[in-house]
Amino acid sequence: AVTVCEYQGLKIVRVIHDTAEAGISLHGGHLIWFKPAGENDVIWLSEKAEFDPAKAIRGGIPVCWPWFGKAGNPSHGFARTSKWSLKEHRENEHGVIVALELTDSEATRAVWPHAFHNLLTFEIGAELNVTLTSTNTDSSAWDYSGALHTYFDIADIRHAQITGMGPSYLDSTQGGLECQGEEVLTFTAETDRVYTQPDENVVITDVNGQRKINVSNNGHNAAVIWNPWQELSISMGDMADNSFETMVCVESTIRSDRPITLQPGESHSLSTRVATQN
Ligand code: TA6
Repeated sequence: AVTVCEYQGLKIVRVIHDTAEAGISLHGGHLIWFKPAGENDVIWLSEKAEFDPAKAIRGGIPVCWPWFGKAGNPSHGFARTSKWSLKEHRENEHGVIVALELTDSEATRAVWPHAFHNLLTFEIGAELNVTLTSTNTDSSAWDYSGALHTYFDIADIRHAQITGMGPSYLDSTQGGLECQGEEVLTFTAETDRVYTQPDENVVITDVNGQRKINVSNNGHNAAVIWNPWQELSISMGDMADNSFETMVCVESTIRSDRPITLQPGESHSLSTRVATQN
């Protein structure tokens, strides 16, 4: 069943199906929970998340668009604080498809003076597929970057391993310094990295949670890893002091310094596929 309900003052598309359950906020086009049947949550949502239409929700899958990070104002773009509309929902052989849309408005043109259409499709089943298709509906070309900034729910960051990130990264905790990565990434401190040549499949091994989460991205040119660790978590009003322990972000990213150019009428899709292995 697919219903639109109120949750913490926001409109949420709620999906309940034999294969999985999910919730998608129209504010931000933001998936805030996903749980395959018989499993624990796969997507992390902050226990102190604020459901404020002026802010981005902490956790879930923020849609960063039309830029990544601080390349513009607001940080990570306006899509994650915009009100998306529900275009359709239907069932297919794998589960339920929910499609949302966002088009330019006076408010978006005030911060980014271009005409666009964004289609955001969620396939909710034993696996989760999220695809953001951006189309230039303007009469001249524009550039964009962004990310599907997924927060994964893990049992303990100190016992998590990530493979498939590729050989090199830009370290955002060191002003974008170019570094060579380890084959198996583990966490002991704040980690904020743009991996520039990720493999097709990134695997999060949640050792204490006794499962693997496979993440396959498409249409991206980087994969970002983020865990704020303790000091930064304490400084953020919408994260509990120790909640960094149970999350890690693995993001399907278009780098802000390597944006995609769309000519009038052209489209590009950025996607992420999430599948667990218990
Ligand atoms: O993707 C990593 C990152 O850009 C970090 O630098 C960190 O700031 C994080 O995203 C969260 O950003 P936000 O604007 O949601 O606080």
